[in-house]
Amino acid sequence: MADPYYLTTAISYPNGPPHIGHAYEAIAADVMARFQRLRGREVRFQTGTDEHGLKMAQKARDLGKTPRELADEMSALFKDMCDRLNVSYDRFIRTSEAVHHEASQALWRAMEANGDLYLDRYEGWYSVRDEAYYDESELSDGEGGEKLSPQGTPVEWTVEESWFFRLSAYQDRLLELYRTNPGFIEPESRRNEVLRFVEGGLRDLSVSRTSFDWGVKVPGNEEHVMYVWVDALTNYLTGLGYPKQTPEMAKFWPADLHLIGKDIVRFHTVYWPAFLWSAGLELPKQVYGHGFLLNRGQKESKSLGNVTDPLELAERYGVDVLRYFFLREVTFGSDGSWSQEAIVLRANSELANSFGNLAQRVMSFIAKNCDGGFTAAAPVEPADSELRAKVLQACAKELPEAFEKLSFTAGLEGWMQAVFACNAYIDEQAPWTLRKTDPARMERVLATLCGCIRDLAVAVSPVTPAASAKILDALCVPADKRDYAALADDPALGAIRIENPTPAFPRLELPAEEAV
Ligand code: ME8
Repeated sequence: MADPYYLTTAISYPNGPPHIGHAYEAIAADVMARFQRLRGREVRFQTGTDEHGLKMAQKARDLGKTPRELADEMSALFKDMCDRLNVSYDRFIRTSEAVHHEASQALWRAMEANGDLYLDRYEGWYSVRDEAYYDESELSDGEGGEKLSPQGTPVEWTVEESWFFRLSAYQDRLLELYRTNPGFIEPESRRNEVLRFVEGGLRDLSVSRTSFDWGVKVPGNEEHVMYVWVDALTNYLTGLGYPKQTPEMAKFWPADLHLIGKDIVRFHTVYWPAFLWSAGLELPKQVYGHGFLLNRGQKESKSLGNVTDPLELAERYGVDVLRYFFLREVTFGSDGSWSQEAIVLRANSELANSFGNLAQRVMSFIAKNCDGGFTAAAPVEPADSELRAKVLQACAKELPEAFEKLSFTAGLEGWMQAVFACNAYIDEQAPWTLRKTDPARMERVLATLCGCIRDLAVAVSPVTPAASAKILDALCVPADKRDYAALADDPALGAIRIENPTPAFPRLELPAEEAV
């Protein structure tokens, strides 16, 4: 039986169309999902939309729509984005689904049965944009003297009757978790932030609202709706069929990885473990808080209105190019900048001119000069086995080890070095000269290269699935030989057949208005 692997993204607020940060997260998670499938694991991959809360209710009112109309319209755009970016989710969840209301209420009842919920009055500073309460000590003063949250968003003094969750009771257990299981929060910088926050002391958490009704009703007290983060976090269970004892719950819970952005690490590593403990459920194995993508150094967000349509970029430059760019350009875990020049530069130098050119040059040479195929009979020479060893090391060992730790950038860096080694080998071996002087040696050189191209295409296929498939199709690699386990066998790939090679990565031009 394959080892199960459950991976989730954050669920996005559909109060506007998806922005580039959403695309970034969906792509990174998809790369991990495809990577784990190639490792032979049985993957379940969930993404979706977080449709409740004051932020959605206010936005709908501003637009003259009902929250459900807004959610329906925008959630469809998020799903479409995932489809168009080749994001291979198994479940796209919407928190307005009836099954999700049932799951959230079941979790609530379990926490209540454990004695962790009580009714009281709440007074505090609330940020609608962050859907979060903050302590006075966490606030700063804005330019006009207004109070701002640590995220720089406006806060309002809010007073209401509210249900509370006994978060304070979990402080020691949380600290113990971070100490004994340091891999629970990654990368390390985020772990340190959370540790400092929890060491500072935890107050009980207000977990219901009475000021609006767009949410999941509190069971037994229906004038309250749950605080949106309570139901939002529950989505990870809903998707597996909770509260029913489904085969999916048995197989995939606890989740292996919640992949989320750095701004919501606190919710996933403080509140969520406490809720799960309270309800008697196991904790996810890891929460990874990735960095933010900045547009030439500036934050993009729906609230600020400086958003780029990720689908426009995908259409202009290609889905695989965008996927590669995101993971290659920015060290995963850190913030990073993007620009159209950077996309074009990276795509041309590494994909079109290096890997794409390597594959196309070798395959079209074989198609043209060797009748599309041959069986290499000449002996393998040291230069051939050295190259194969180097490429295998990068593709079957270093890249998988790096991707397993979400070090996508490092894995791709090593992969690129292997591409460069192949290009240097072609120049040294000069198969076009061997064609006249030693055709048998030429075949061995080409066979060596085809083996390397196969390995490179398989290794990078979680990132560039369509282009890799195109290359592997042209190399006539059978469908069941396109995973990491297959890379080790027949490294010389003696029998070669090439069908219809066409360039997998065209050269890109910068649109005129972007050129500087
Ligand atoms: O936070 N770069 O939804 P959301 C990279 N509904 N990632 C970014 C980003 C950027 N510029 N901007 C946002 C929510 N993100 C909640 C989540 S989960 C139970 C509930 C990331 O639409 C952000 O960090 O504001 C988050 O992981 C995801 O996009 C959705 O953000």
